[in-house]
Amino acid sequence: MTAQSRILLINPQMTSRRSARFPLSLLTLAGALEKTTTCRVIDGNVDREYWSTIEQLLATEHYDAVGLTVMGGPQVQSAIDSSKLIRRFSPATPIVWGGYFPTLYTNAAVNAPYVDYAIRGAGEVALAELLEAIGDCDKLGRIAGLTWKRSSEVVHNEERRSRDDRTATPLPYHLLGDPRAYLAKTFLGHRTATHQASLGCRFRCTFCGVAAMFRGATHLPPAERLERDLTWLKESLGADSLQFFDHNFFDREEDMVPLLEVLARIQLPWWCYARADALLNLSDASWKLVRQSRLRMAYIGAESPNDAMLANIRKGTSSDQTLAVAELCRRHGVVPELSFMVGPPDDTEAETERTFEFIRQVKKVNRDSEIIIYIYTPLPPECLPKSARVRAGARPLRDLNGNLLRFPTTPEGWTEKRWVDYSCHADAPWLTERVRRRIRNFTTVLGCRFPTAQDVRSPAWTKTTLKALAAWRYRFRRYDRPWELALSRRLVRLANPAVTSL
Ligand code: B12
Ligand code: SF4
Repeated sequence: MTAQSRILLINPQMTSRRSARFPLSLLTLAGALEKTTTCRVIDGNVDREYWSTIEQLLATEHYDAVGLTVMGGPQVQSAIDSSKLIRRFSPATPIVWGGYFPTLYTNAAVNAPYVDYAIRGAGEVALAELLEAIGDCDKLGRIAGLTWKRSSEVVHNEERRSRDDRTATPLPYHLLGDPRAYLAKTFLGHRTATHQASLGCRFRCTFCGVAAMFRGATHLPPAERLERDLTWLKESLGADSLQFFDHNFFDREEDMVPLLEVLARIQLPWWCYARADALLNLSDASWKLVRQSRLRMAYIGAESPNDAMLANIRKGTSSDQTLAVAELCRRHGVVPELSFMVGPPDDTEAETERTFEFIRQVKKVNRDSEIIIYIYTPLPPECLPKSARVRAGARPLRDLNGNLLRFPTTPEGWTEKRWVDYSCHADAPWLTERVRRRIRNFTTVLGCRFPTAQDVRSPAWTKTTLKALAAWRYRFRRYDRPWELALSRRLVRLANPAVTSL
């Protein structure tokens, strides 16, 4: 290996160009490797010819390895296609997968001839160590968080303890070419930037990939670093608003105050993930800072109105707190974006109907609340920490016919539609067609009756029309067969080609 090693980092395509956001995982890795490694970043969300770019780079330059970031869902197929292309084009180049997919489904990820290494959890240090160790089995065996292949045997090294290994220097945005291409028009502003300030989450909700990735650890940034990064995004890049991807922005109040003071100084409207209990426990003084900082919307996992289920999934909040936080946010001018998980495997229909009724209650408390509805698709038991695994294993998941669910064992398996839907919380094998239809219909009526504030493309008249059309259905709970709403939505889209997704 040369003194300065070289790596090609790829974000396989997963979304439309308009929805592309900074590939923070790759920028974070490139930032950490900067001193020792030359990094090239290819973002398939932006570079629509990215396969030819990969081919061209591999043909003209030497790389010690190629690293792909892989999230469950549609990105797995792009990651497979890219990896096969790399293997074909440059058979000797080692291929490394990192991110949520190989962390959660490690065995499946490495069960493919085109994946040589999987890095579980944060990759900054592990990837640097791997670049040093390729070809040396002793060294490979000592890299915490690495899964690798010794001849035909798969070796899972010990877990890497969660630490904040990010460098103190700013992210190398220049590796993206023109980073301004990533500023998006959103309800927050004309040029919304994305950023991740803290890392991890101290909670361990059993359904959540973040808990499985960070195992209850969180790392907050020093206020100076946050101020430096946000000042750069605002003044040098021209961002006029911010979306924080921190897993859970509001941590302990005493630690949050310096960060909120920075945000109050920076004065950019912002959006973040938060928890109901953390917001409810904030003092008046901190809420004053929150208002000054221009927090516009907080995404809060409400999950379920059923307190027994909340306890079972170790959420640590209650349905009363959901209602209380909706009210508190209303008073402070922050929109709560509440996500719910319907269609759980136990008591599926009744739980789903109960959730619909609870959503109506939330809307009564704060009609501006945004509602997100997901299907409850828990992580497979093997992804959970040991303590939760035993309990989850005791109640195995079954499909509609009572057969035990067998999760895929290869990357290809995870690209089957039913498993892509499972990863995206869009469908579950235990749902009957009746429940699916019911969820679809309720979501349609709710979405038309209360159009989302995040749709910045539809003209106001379309929202008013849909609201009026949906009013009687919502009022009388007539969710079934909302054909006129579905048709009107389609016509609105046809009339306004700019609208592609609500
Ligand atoms: C931004 C984002 C997106 C963007 C992706 C933008 C992009 N990168 O191009 C969009 C909106 C498209 C998206 C979509 C989805 N997402 Co998403 N997304 C996120 C979010 C908010 C931030 C990701 C991020 O940038 N993190 C910051 C970086 C620094 O951290 P990181 O990605 O974890 O990277 C570190 C490690 O994972 C590792 N690593 C990562 N890649 C690599 C690569 C190599 C080679 C190595 C060595 C290491 C490594 O090292 C990095 C540095 O420490 C996360 C939540 C979160 N805060 O992480 C959810 C999250 C990752 N998404 C999630 C999900 C479920 C989805 C969807 C599948 C479904 C959905 N309903 O949202 C869809 C799938 C869409 C698709 N088409 O595939 C889940 C994943 C959980 C799981 N069970 O797998 C998360 C955790 C949200 C959550 N709390 O549930 N998402
Ligand atoms: S609080 Fe949120 S991010 Fe943290 S483990 Fe629970 S669901 Fe995941």
